[in-house]
Amino acid sequence: STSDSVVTLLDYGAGNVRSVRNAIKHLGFDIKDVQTPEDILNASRLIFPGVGAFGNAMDVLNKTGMAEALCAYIEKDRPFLGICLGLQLLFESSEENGPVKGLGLIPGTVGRFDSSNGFRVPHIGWNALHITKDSGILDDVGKRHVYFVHSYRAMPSDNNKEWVSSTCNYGDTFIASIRRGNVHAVQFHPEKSGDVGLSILRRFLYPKSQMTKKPGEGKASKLAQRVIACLDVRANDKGDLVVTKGDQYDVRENTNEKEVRNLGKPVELASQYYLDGADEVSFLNITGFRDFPLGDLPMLQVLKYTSENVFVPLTVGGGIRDFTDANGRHYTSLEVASEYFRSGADKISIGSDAVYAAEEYLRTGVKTGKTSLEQISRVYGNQAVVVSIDPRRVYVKNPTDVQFKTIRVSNRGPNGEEYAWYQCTVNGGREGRPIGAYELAKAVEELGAGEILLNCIDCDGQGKGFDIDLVKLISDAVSIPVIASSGAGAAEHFSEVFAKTNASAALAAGIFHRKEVPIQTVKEHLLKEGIEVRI
Ligand code: 1PR
Repeated sequence: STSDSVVTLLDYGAGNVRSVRNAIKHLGFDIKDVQTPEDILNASRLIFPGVGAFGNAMDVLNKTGMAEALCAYIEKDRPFLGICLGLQLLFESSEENGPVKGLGLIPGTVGRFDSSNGFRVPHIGWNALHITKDSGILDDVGKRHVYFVHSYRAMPSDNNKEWVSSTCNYGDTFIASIRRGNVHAVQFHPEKSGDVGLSILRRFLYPKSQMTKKPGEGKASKLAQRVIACLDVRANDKGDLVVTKGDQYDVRENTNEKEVRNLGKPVELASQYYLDGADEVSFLNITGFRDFPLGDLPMLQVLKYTSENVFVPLTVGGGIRDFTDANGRHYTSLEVASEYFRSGADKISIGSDAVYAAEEYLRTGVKTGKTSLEQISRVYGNQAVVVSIDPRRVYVKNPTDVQFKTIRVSNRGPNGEEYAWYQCTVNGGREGRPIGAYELAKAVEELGAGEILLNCIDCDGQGKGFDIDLVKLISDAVSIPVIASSGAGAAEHFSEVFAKTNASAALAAGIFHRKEVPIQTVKEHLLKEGIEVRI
């Protein structure tokens, strides 16, 4: 391959950059990995997808001599694209575990979003941009949304305004992209922003095409509500990995054979949902609690193949915990998660293990730093860690009957009960635990979860709508984003959950698998109801 078709990638090994690699390959380029500072200086175009924490990244860049090479490269106005932390590192310093000094090329400091004004942190999801100058690479963006996931941001000021090419509003107006000459950086993730993201990368990689179009009239908007397609995956009795779907978590057919319900092939369905406009795709390996996921190579294959063609965020859950295999080899939950990230996941989701961690934390009041939740969020950032809750509604006569947070329910229980609490379960709903969804949600937020995937066993597969009482309870209790799940049966159920609760996203499985309501129909309905969505 000629140098014309090569992209130099600066991956200092702190996290998952597979998505960026996949997007570059998809656009017809080969990747050369930076091994030495000279590789930076000799690059014909350099992409720097910063991942992990600011301080750690600067340490590595300084120790390897890459910080100096990066500054020299950028000062010579060589083609550069920084992504996310790759934008932040260009500034003077960051408050993240700091202050920590940055590369100092752009005036300004990077600070944390303020969650006290009602905006959930991390900022996760799709926003439109306010384009402030001709940025070249953003020419196709216009009013379309791009995908953000971050807790820290740089702010525009008089000192850096010559750099700023677009801003975004999320509580604060922050810098969404910068451009000076051939130097570009974006706070959002083009590699996870669907079509529009690929076009941004294409314009960076093929700069000649930048001349063809006037810059779009971008206008900042509210954060879009996300629609997520979920694939529950497990091996069927023949050993093939299939997408399945339960009724209240029971995935077996109502026949004598009781075979595992088979709704299709995971890679194909995920690609279809991406093309249909899903804002994210989640895989839950529902038997991960008993089958070791690293023994489950097909799941890793599914992620690898899916991430080659799906350019929106991918979440995977199931079986993330410490494990000793049949040969006595011990794996930490962090190793399991790392393998998922390496295979193409952008976020991992923890179910059962987060319940045990929360119980322990509530009992002792001590954060040990050793739970899977804490370890994975420390290494990959809390925006990469979802906690999946599988609660079951338990009706009670009096709120004082139980030690858990109860709510007054909208629909009374079978014996006229007016109250309920939501009991957490583990092992795919098989075992109830002495902790409520409310207590769990607050505890895991403190332990480092970046998002909550809130299922409801009672509603799962019923098609009667989300459990509004539950979603309201949890989305009001925490300041991280909450994904409402279980029970969607019609487009109206999505507008209902967004209108009545503070959910940031709504997830469904059955209606999409059975092709009852296409994702596009859900989006159009939400738009008609005045709810911001990515179209
Ligand atoms: O405990 O860390 O190994 O994680 C296991 C994961 O697998 C958890 O996230 C848990 O929610 C999930 N899981 C376990 N058993 C089942 C099951 O169905 N038997 N599926 C299961 C959870 C629930 C939703 C479903 C929505 C929407 N599935 O993800 O997709 O309820 O469905 P609907 O739109 O059809 O109503 P660990």
